[in-house]
Amino acid sequence: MNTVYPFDLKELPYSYETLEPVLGSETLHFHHDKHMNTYVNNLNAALESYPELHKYSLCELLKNIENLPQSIQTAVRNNGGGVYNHELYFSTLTRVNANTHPSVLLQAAIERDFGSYEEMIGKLKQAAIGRFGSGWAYIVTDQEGNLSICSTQNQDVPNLENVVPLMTVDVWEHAYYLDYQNRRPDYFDALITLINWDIVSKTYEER
Ligand code: MN3
Repeated sequence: MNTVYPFDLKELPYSYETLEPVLGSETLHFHHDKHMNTYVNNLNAALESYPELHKYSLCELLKNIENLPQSIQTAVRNNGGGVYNHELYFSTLTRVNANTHPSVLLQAAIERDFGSYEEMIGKLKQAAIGRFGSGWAYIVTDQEGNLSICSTQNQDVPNLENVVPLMTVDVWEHAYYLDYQNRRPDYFDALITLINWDIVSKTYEER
């Protein structure tokens, strides 16, 4: 797995059928093998002619977009963001009824910062449903462990200088149209049952 140029299409950490019936294998094939793969290829194409940038990780590139050559800033923002967002999204999902829970530390932070798990999910849902057009909703933490909800448009990422994204919800129609058509709220409710809180907790504790 390359952590620098040329970036690889990261394999799914489960089979294409694992997330059924919440997300069908057809959705995962299109979403991972076609959509995500296009972001990887376009990111590599943008960086190809800039060997001085080949030593940087994806996070380093995304944190320094304004310092990149102007001609590739938009391509790195859109495609690098696309790779980052999809790696996070796919890595924090698991099978139906996996029955994972936030760790003791993460649960304590959730109760401190939102009141309860249910209130946190409610705020995340508002962000996901309220995002007009295409984009993402996230649970993020700062370095001190304070949690918050945020949302971005298109393939933008949260400000990685200030926060570590713990999980994200893809609200582009390609993420849910085959399974839910235009019913974004139904997709959100079902997707939340697939969140791998073991992985989210690990990211939180290693922030
Ligand atoms: Mn997507």
